[in-house]
Amino acid sequence: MAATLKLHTFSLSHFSEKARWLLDAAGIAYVEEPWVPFLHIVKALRKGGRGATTVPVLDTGKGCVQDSTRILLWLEQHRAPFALLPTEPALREEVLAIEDRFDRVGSYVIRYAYSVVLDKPQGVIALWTIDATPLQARIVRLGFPLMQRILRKKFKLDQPAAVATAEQRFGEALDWLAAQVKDGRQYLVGDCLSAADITAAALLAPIVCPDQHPVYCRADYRAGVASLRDKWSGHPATAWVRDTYRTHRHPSQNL
Ligand SMILES: N[C@@H](CCC(=O)N[C@@H](CS)C(=O)NCC(=O)O)C(=O)O
Repeated sequence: MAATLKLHTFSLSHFSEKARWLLDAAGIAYVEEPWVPFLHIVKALRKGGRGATTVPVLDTGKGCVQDSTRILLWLEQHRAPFALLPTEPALREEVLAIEDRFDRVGSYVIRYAYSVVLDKPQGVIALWTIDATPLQARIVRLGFPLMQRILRKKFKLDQPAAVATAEQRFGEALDWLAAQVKDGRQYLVGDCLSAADITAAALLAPIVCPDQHPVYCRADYRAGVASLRDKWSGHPATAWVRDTYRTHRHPSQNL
């Protein structure tokens, strides 16, 4: 029998949500073990084994797979039949191209969201410590000014042009998505849910705030990103994201 999969995440992370949703939609059993941002670094480096500190990381029992795209490809290979990637080569390429497109948008989404929330320490600390023990929460609170400086530098939040680019890329992604579904289609590729839909919806979700997401549905989270959410809430692509969540984001079946 295959070992139970363990998915390391941040509850807040949209790339983690993509991996979590892929597992849920494929009906694959797993245990989610969330890490606490910043306190995750050594664990991610050790488990990932590739010099990267990112989540999600999938522990397969025989090794670890870091990066949501690598997790997707691992699932296709090791949990066949894996219906979220079509077997027909042209369709499979199309799904992977859209997945790649929205992965790139995902990085801008993080910068865009932090551009409005990072200066609200209480709100950010509350979100970073969702899964923290009391001791971990204390460390995050004490270390927050340093963590805030690191993120501000990493995401270039002091550079208005960098923030403007993030907003522009987000808007372009919404426009592209709206053009794909303007004929009323529900799915980006073919006639059923695929990794393309999941990636697009999950990576846009931090700004769209669908009701079905356990963190983005929270009033405190929504208050933090309200200026961005309100700005884009009338865009047809955000309606598609909300609809895709409503129709396909069923509660996790994890153990
Ligand atoms: N290409 C990666 C990107 C993942 C990513 O950026 N994750 C963020 C959270 S949404 C993260 O782990 N940030 C903390 C870090 O980089 O140490 C993937 O697809 O998994």
